[in-house]
Amino acid sequence: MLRKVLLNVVMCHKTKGISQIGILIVSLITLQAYADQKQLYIYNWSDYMGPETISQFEQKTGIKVTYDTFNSNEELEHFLMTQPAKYDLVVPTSNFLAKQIDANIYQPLDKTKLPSYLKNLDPDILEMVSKDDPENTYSLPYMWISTGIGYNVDELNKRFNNAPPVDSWALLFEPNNAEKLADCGIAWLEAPSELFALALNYLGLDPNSATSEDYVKVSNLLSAVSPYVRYIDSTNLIDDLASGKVCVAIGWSGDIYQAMDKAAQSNNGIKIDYVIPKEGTFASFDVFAIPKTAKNVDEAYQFLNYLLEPKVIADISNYVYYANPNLAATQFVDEAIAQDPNIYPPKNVLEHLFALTLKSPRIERAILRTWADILESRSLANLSNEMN
Ligand code: N2P
Repeated sequence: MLRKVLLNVVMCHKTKGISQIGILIVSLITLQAYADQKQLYIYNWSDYMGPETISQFEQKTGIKVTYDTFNSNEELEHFLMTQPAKYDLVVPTSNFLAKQIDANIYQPLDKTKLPSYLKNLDPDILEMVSKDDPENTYSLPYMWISTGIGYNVDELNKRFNNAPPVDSWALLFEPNNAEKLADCGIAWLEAPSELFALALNYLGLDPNSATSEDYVKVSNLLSAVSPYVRYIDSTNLIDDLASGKVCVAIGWSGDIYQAMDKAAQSNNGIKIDYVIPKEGTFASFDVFAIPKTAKNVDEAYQFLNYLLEPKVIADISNYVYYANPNLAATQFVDEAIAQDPNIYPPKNVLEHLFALTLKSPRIERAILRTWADILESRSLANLSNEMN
């Protein structure tokens, strides 16, 4: 390629004159600049970055970022197994990271290249993540999350005489309640391991149960309500709650708050609220990690250092409504967010949110089998509705 361009320069000089030589020299320089351009490939959850975070990083460092998104841990994991070399930074939830560490997918983080890691990050959060990533060897915690219920206040009031039982998971796990909500739209996250943990916990069982019979009980519970569910998908939940296409969702805290914000901004009269029901829920931690096969490791460290800057990560939290683990950033987080116990649960509440743990392959198979049963019971119910 380079030889061809040089040849063109010579030819031009002979045939066409000085101005075209100029153009070719400029293209040569551009070509070289393209070859020298530093790159970084990031794979993150959708709706999980500040609107200007990436472009500001590019301006600051001259690194060109390719930023792609996914909607479930299963989707990320599938990608890591099939195209491991594509991304330099990925963002699994810590219990999925644990499994991927076992599969030898990641490189340890060199903490000497992340000088404010220990200085800025909350030691309590690091300790919680260390259950999945011993000694925080492979990951940099990014945001933490509770999973709760997001709902359209007026639609639920209408259907439950102004007293919807939103303080309990019974709202969605008991058929007589779910039936009342079917017409305005129930959405579930497409996150089988999370749904099962919530259902086990609702039944008073260990949310991390390793007993196959418990998964039969979960299957019965979820299959009975799943025909009333409009869809199981995490992709459009923010927009659909905000626009009234669905009226209640099992959702991630920040996504529900983003829906609240969107509804308020569009002035459509829809009021969304978020609740952590009294039976409790789990806290999860999404973390950045560098795959072993990453090609742009220096650039990945530059991005992690950028995320460790208190103002940068605070701006992200202010936009996505998720809690970040950077203690030095809290002063820059909007007070309404930093003081909201649903987003930043106080330590005593956080201690009561359970954690999801790594499952054995046998239990993983039971979860996937049960999930398939539930999807089947939904399609059978849909089929019989269509036939009636
Ligand atoms: C971002 C959702 C990420 C939280 N929209 C789930 N890990």
